[in-house]
Amino acid sequence: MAPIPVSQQQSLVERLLGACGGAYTPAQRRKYFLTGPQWAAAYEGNALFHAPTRTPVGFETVIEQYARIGIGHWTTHDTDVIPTDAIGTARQDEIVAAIGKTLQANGVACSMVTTETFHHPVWAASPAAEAPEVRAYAATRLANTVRIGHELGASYVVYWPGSLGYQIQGAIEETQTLQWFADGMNAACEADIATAKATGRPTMKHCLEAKPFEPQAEILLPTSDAMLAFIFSGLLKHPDMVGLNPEYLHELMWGAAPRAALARALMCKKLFHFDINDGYRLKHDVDIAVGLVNPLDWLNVLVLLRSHGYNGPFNLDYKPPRTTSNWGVFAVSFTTAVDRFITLWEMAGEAMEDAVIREATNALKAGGGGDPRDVSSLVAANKELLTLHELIAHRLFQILVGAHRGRTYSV
Ligand code: GCO
Ligand code: MN
Ligand code: MN
Repeated sequence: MAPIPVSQQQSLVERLLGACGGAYTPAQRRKYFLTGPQWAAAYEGNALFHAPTRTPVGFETVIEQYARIGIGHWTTHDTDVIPTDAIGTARQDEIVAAIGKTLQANGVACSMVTTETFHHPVWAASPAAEAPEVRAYAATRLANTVRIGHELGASYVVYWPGSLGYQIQGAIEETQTLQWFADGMNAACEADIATAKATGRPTMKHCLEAKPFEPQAEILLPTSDAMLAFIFSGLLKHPDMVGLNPEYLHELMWGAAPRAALARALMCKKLFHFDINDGYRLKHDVDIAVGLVNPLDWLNVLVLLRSHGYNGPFNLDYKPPRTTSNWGVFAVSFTTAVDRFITLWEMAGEAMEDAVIREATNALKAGGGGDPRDVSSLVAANKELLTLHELIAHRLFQILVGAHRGRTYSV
């Protein structure tokens, strides 16, 4: 093949994307509670070893493009849109007003806001730093984000305390730092209660997000389970307002079964929000788009969430690869991520209705009989029935690849 001139590259990508088929319409995509982060679409491809490969994108473009694709909700960090120095000033009011107008003009709703407490040098010792002034500043920032959320109509606030921890042991006293972090959360919840009262709006759902390995070397709240312990520890003044925003990859990173981590959150009624993406076990936070690495696991995750009636947001928290262009972020990356999610969600519905899985599951629950006082009779009675475990797994694979509808290969 001859080199493809740049002027023809977008039409080539578009033609091949069309040839893939299976795209949903924007109206169909809007039926799902999918939320698009400002930072995901604006991610320029930079990392510790990587220079940016894309140019900056503002909220106007991101919101317009999400609307065009059919992503009905937008999420943001405070500093994704407001420079740190402008936080709490008249400039913030102007920016927030402009965001409100852009959202309205495009029919997109702001669902979640989050405070950046990891990037700026002020967070060198975390938002729960020893210096009381830094903690006072952190409390102001969290309360400010809550008020922005109310102004933009959001229902969720996310907290990712990735800088709560250390690189080098010794200086940090863990219980003290966690108490200081709880003080910040308490200030945020109280600002929420006051603003909700003043505006007649409901209070928001405050969602903790865990990540096991980054950016600190040792993290004080590394997993969703650790955060559940924190929520129920007695340190929070409003534990009913605080729940979880698990991220699929963050649970996988430490070696967990994400589905089991989500089940524990459901069990505690704390699954408020869910960051969706994909990646690998025991690696860094690669933030690959949903379904590209573990589609079978994703199918199972969605069966669990559908079975429990989870109706919170699915936040597309991934990083479009560095090889994708600015144009490709919206033309290919977000459209295909959304379409894979919808496909997996609908597939999960099929798995729940599948006659083979249903009969096998019911048979397993009926059991094979036997005498509870006689261990060998129990083993003998269930012996053949338990083969159904493997049959169910095979059936799920068939559903994933379409073989349950008779798709076969000639050999
Ligand atoms: C990550 C985190 C972030 C958070 C965000 C919300 O992968 O680094 O998941 O993307 O979701 O900071 O506060
Ligand atoms: Mn996340
Ligand atoms: Mn991540």
